[in-house]
Parts: sequence; C-alpha cells; structure tokens
Amino acid sequence: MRILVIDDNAHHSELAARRLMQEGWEVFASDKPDVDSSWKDYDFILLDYSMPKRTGLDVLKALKEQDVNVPVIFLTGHGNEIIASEAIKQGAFDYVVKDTQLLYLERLPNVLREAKSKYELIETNRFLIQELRRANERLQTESYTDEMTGIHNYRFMRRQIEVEIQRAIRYEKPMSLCLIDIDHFKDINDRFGHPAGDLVLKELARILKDATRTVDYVGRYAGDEFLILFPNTELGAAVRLAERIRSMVADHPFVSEGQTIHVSLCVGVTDFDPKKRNTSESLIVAADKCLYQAKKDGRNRVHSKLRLISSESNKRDAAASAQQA
Ligand code: GH3
Ligand code: MG
Repeated sequence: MRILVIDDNAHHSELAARRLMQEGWEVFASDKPDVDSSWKDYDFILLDYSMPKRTGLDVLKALKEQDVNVPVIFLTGHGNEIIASEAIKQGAFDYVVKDTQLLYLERLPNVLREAKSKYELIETNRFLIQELRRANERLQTESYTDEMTGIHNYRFMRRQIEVEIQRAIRYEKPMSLCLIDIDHFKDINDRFGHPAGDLVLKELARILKDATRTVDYVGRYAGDEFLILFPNTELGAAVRLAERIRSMVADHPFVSEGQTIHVSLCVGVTDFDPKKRNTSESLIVAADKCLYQAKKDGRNRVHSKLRLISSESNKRDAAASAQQA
C-alpha cells in the first residue's frame, strides 16, 4: 500500500510515516499542502486539518477540483468532530482523531487496514452495479430489437402503439398505422434461396427506415410482415407515404449473388379512431383487414380503411397534392 501523509508539522508526519512503514507500507510524508497530479499515485492520503497555509478542508476542495480521487483519511484534533463531519461531507473517506500522540499512532495502521477493505468493497460494488446497469440496458435493447433486421420487434411496437394511443387521446392528435406484407415471399425463398430471402427482409427494413421520419416507428411484425407507426399523422398522409414506399420498393432492384429480385408489397393503412376505443390489437386487426383486401385485389397495392388506393389512383392523388403545394 502507498500512503501520502500531509501535515505541516514535520515531526508529526515523520512519526506517522515511521509507524506505517513498520507495517511494510510505502509512505511519503510532506508538509506541503499543494495538490499535484503525483498525488493520484497513492492508495490513501492522510490529511491533517490544522495547517497554517491551507486547512485540510481547503485541500479536500483542491483534490476534487483537480480530479484526484484517492481516498482521504482526515486527521483532526480532539474535540474537532464537527470539522471531521464537514470533511466527510466534502468527500473525505474517513477520519482519525489525534488524541494523544501515542494512542493515535497505535490506532493508525488498523484504521488504514479497515479503510482499505471498506474502500475495496465499495469499489467492487460500484463496478458490479455498473456492470448490472450495462447488462440491463443490453437486455432491454435486445428484447426490443428484431435480431435479423435490427429494427424494432413486435413486442416493442405493441408497447409503442399503446403509448401513442394514450398520447393521441390526451392531446387529441391523429395517429396512423401501416401493416406491410411482401407479395409472394415464399416464391422468392423458393426461387432464390432462404439467404436471398433474408437479404430482401434486411434491405426492405433499411428502405422503410430511410423512407420514414425519425419520429415514426418501424418494426418487424412477423416473417415477411412489417409495421410502421406514424404518431401525429392523419390517415391521408400515412396513405400517401405508404404509396410512396410501395412504389419505391416496386422499382428497387434487390440483388443477391448477381441475381436481381423484384419485390412488391401490399400495405394496409388504418388510423386511430377516438370513438372506437382502439387498442394496439384492434388497430393491427383493422390494418390487417385492409392488407387482406389489397392482396385480394391483386397485390402490389395500398388499401386504407377509407377506400382502395390503387397505384394509379394514388399517382393521381400525389399529382393533385403536388399541384396544390
Ligand atoms: P402473400 O403474397 O400472400 O403474402 O404470399 P407469401 O408467399 O408472401 O405468403 P406468406 O406471407 O404467408 O409467406 C411468408 C413466408 O415468409 C413464409 C416463410 O417461409 C417466409 N419467412 C418467414 N420468416 C422468414 C425469414 O426470416 N427469412 C426468410 N428467408 N423467409 C422467411
Ligand atoms: Mg407475404
């Protein structure tokens, strides 16, 4: 153990140093209370309170300012417990009362031994708590993330839909939801192989993330199905975005091992209805009904609860809104 003794009384610090060296410890005694970075190299600092240039409390402050985090054992005279408690408040690790020279020197090695075990225990606990916190964060991220695509999983999406429903009710704001399903994905797997299917899923997840705002939530519902949650968004705006995504994906070449895979999507779009007491399940069921309709009507299309939006009619809508803008 390496100990630094700071006491303006050279005789006192000399005695303390000699006593501690008898324990086989490395001790350096100084009467200069000027903190410097070399103080960081010690395991403990014994710091006297009563010094003419700077009190021990001043030195404690300087230690904190200079980021010297070595535990300090504060030395106070008899009857100075108030100062000792102030020192503890200011970050001292422990204190020793210098009663008679003899008694104090006899007690000192044990005080340091105990302080060392206590300090190590605290440090170990701090380390374990930090590890636990990190492990918890990791676990939470993993439990809310779809492993393959890296986007949110269904568990997260369901929870977030409930949160957004509450927000929509409270602030009387709209909110919309898209359920997306790849057309004939089984055929893609059959023709190009499962790894190519995986590539399509990952790339589609990226396209969906890129096409949406950071405030929107994109997640994988299951297999080849994805969910997008649009907070604070009217049905019409969500439908327009769904149509943009549908057409973007239809034009996007997915390339796996030199082979180009063409992918199309069906999208069911619904919105939160304050009159209907929607839950996350009922919203997904409503979006799924629209999705089913889009499949039934021939695939590669968007269907909302209002009406069928074929790719053609939507192009007209988009052109009309572009003209208005
Ligand atoms: P539809 O147009 O009616 O949606 O036809 P589909 O072939 O896409 O039918 P469906 O949506 O029922 O098929 C989903 C397929 O997705 C079945 C399953 O083998 C495949 N699948 C599910 N998860 C994965 C995955 O993680 N990777 C790959 N490559 N395929 C998956
Ligand atoms: Mg499908």
